[in-house]
Amino acid sequence: MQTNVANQTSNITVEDDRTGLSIETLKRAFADNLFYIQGKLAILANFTDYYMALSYTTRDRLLQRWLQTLKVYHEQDIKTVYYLSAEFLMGRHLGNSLINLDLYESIEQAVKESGLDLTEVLEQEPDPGLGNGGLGRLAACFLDSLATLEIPAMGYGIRYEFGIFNQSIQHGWQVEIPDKWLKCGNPWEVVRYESTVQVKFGGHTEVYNDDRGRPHTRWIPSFTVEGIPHDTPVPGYQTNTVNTLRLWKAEAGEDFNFQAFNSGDYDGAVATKIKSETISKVLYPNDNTPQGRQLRLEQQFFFVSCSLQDIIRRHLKKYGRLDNLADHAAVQLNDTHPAISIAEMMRLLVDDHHMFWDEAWRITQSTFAYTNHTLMPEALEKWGVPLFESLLPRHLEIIYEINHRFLQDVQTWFPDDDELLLRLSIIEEGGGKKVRMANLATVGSHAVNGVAALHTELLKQDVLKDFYKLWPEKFNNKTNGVTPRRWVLLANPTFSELITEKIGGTWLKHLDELRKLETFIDDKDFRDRWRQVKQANKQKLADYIMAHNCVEVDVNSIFDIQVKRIHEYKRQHLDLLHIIGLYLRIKQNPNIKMTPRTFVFGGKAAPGYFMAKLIIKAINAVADVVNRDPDVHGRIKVVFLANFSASLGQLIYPAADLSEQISTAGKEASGTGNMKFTMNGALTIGTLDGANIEIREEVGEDNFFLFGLTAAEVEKMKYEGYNPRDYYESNEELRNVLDRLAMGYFSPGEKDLFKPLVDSLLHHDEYMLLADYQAYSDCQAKVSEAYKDVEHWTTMSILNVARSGKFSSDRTIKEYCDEIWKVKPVKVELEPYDPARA
Ligand code: Z15
Repeated sequence: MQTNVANQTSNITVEDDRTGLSIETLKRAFADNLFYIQGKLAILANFTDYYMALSYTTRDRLLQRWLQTLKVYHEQDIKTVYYLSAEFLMGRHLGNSLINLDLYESIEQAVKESGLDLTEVLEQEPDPGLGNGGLGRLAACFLDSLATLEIPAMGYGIRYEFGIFNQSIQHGWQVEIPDKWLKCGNPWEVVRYESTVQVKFGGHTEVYNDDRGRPHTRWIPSFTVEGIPHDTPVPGYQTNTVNTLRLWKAEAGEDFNFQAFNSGDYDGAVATKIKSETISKVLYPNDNTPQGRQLRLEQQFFFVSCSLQDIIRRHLKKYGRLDNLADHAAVQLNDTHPAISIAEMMRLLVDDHHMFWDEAWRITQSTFAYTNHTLMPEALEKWGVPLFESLLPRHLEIIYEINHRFLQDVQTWFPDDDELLLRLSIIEEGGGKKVRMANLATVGSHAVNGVAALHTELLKQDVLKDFYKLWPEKFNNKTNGVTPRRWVLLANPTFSELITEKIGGTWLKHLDELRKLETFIDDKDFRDRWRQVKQANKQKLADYIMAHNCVEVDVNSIFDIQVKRIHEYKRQHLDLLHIIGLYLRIKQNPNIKMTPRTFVFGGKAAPGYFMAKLIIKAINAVADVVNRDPDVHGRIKVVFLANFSASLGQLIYPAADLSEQISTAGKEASGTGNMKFTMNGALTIGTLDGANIEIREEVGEDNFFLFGLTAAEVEKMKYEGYNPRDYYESNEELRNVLDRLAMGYFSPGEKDLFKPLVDSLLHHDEYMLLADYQAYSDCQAKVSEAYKDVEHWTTMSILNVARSGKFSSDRTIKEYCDEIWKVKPVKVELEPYDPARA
C-alpha cells in the first residue's frame, strides 16, 4: 500500500496538544499514532493499523470532553440516569465519533492527504455486536440521545468477550462463527481497575447480632468473582457531553490469587479462574426466545450487582448517606434481564447498609423503572426456584419477603380473590415453583412502560392486566425511536446533504423540522435529486450483493427488503410464500407483466431455533431456483445477505424502496428497523402492529401499504377456532405455493426438507400466515402498481421522510426524562486543555 503517510516519518514528534483540529495537526497526530501506538512504519502499515491510528487520534479529541463531563458530574449536584441492559448493540464507533465531534470532514481531508480513503479505513472496525437485535440497538440509540440531550447518564452492561456470532451461509444453511471482536485490541475502552467490585454467588445465609445487639442477615457465599469496569465514551452530537458506557468483565476473585495457589491446589485454582471468566465470555444469541440456563442467570446477577454497588459507592462518596439515593439516581431496567436488581438493591440497603426494610423498599421503588419489550408468552423470563436458591440464596429469601408483603397488601385491597393472588404472585406455583421476573420488576418499580402505543395497551389489558388494576398510574407508554445521527447522517450522507441544503442542518437535533421538506414537494430539481440519491444507494447495495452473493440485480427494480432477526412471528416465510406465488405465476404465464423486484433478506436465527434456521434455508433454496431460471427473465431476484448487523444495516436501509414490517398483529412490541427505513425514504408494507401503527398515523394512510388482520381480529379468530386448512383449500395459489414447498420443488434430492415448515403452517399456523396471505398478496400488487408511477412514488417517499420526526430517539428520551426519570440537562463547558492543571 503506497501512501503519503510515509513521507511524514521524518518529522514525527509526540503531539503535546492532542486536542488540535486543524488538518495539519490531524495528519501529524495520525502519523504519530501509527508510529508510537501501532509501532509501525507507514510503509509497512496495513489497514488495521490505519484504523487503529485514526481511532486513537479521534479518541484523544474525545477525552478532553469526556474528562470534563466527568468533572462536571462530580462537582455538581445532579440526578443521573443509569440504563441497565444485558445488551448494547453500539455499532462501529469511529464514524459515529467523527460525526458527533463534528470532525468528519476534517479527518476525511487529513486521511485523504495521507493518501487514504476514509470510508475504507472505517470498514476495518469490527462491529461491536454486544446485542442480538432491537432491544440491544435501542439501548445504543438511547445512549446517543441521552448524550446529545446533555443528560447525565451511564449505561451498564456486560463486556462479552464474544458478541453475537458471525453468520455465514453454507449450502443455504446458517453456520455460526465465533465473534472475536477483541482480537486486534479495542481502542474505545479504558479499563478502570481501581473501581473493581466483588460479586458473590452461592453458599448460604445466617442471622447474626451486630455490636448493638440488633439482628441482621448475612450471606456467606461459596464463590466470589471480580467485576472489572471497561469504560467506553459516548459522545453527544455537537455537544461537549461525553457520557460513559461501563461494561463489566468477570475475573477470578482475589482469593484465587493466594488461597488456592498457596494450598498447592493448582488445578483447582485454574478451574476457579476459568469458571469466573466464563461469566462474561459470550452473549446468549437469543432474541425473544430465552434459554433459561444457569450461566445466563449468573451473567444477569453479575452485571446487576457490579452496577448497583458502583452506583451506591459513588453516591456514598459524594453525599455520605443513602436515604436520598432516589433523588440522584434513576435506574431503568431494560426488559426483565436486570430485574434481579430489585432484590439486590434491597440486599445492599438492608443487609450491607443496615437500613430498615420499609425505607429500603421506598428507595428501591422510587429508584427503579421497568421497560417491557415483549408480549410473547414464551419470552417472559422465569427461573426455577431450586436454581435460584443454589445461586442466590439470600435473594430468594428477599423475594419471598417482598412477595409476602405485596400479597398481604393485595388481600386488603381485594379480599378473597385467590385466583388474583396466584396471578400476581412473584412465585409461580405448581409444576415446579418459578420466580416470575416481570412480576418482580413490576412490583419493585414506580413506572412500567411498553415501547409502542398498541404494545402498552396490550400490556394493560393482557400480560400485566392484574397489575394495571392495582396501579394504573404506574403504566405508561414510551414509543421507541432511533438516532438520526447514525441511521440517517452516517448511513446516508448524500441524502443528508440534500436535506440540509434545503432546510438547514438543525433537523439532526430536532427531527420534526423534516416537515419543512414538504414545502419542496413540487420542486422538480429536488425531486430529481431525491431519486438520484436513492438510485446511487441502490447501486452501492447492488455492488455489495454482486461481491458477496454473486447475484446481479436490477437497480431499477423495487428493492423490497426484510432485515431483522428470523422469527416465526416476524413472518419472513410470509414474504417467501408471496415470492413463490409470483414465481409460479411466471411459470404459468411466461409473458406475464410484472414490476421487477429484488427481494432482499437478512437476519440471524438463534442457533437452537430449528424453524428459524429452516426459514433461512428455504429463502436460499427459493433464491437458487428463481435466480437461475431463465424463464424469470430478471423480473424477480431473491437475495439472502449473510451476517446482518448494525454496519450492514447502514448500507441497506438507505437503499430500500419497500420496507417489510409484516409481523402478526399484536406480536411485535414496537420494531425499530421500521423507523430506520422510513427515515431513509422507503415506503412500508405492514400490518397494524407495534410502531407501524404510529408510523402510518404520522405519514398518512395514503403513503403506507396496509394489510392484514388486526390484533383484535387475530384474538377473535383464535378464540373462535382458527383452521389454517380452510385457507389452503379455498385459495388455489396458496395451495400451489405450499404444495411446491412440501413436495421438494425447491429442494431437489431432499423432498421432505421443508415439510416441517409446511406442516406447521397447515396444522397450527400460530402466526396466521395463511389467514393473511391473500391480503398480503393483494397489497403487494398495489405496491407494484404504485411503483410504476415514479412521480407519485417520489411524493410518497418524500412525505414518509418529512413526517418521520416523531421516531427520533431524542423524542423518546425526552419523554423518559420528563415523565419517568425526572432528570434535567447539565451543560458541560469546555476548559482549554492544560496538562499542568489537569
Ligand atoms: C428484543 O430484541 C425485543 C424484545 C425482547 O423482549 C427481547 Cl428479549 C429482545 C425487541 C422487540 O421484539 C421489538 O419489537 C422492539 O422494537 C425492541 O425490542 C425494542 O423495544
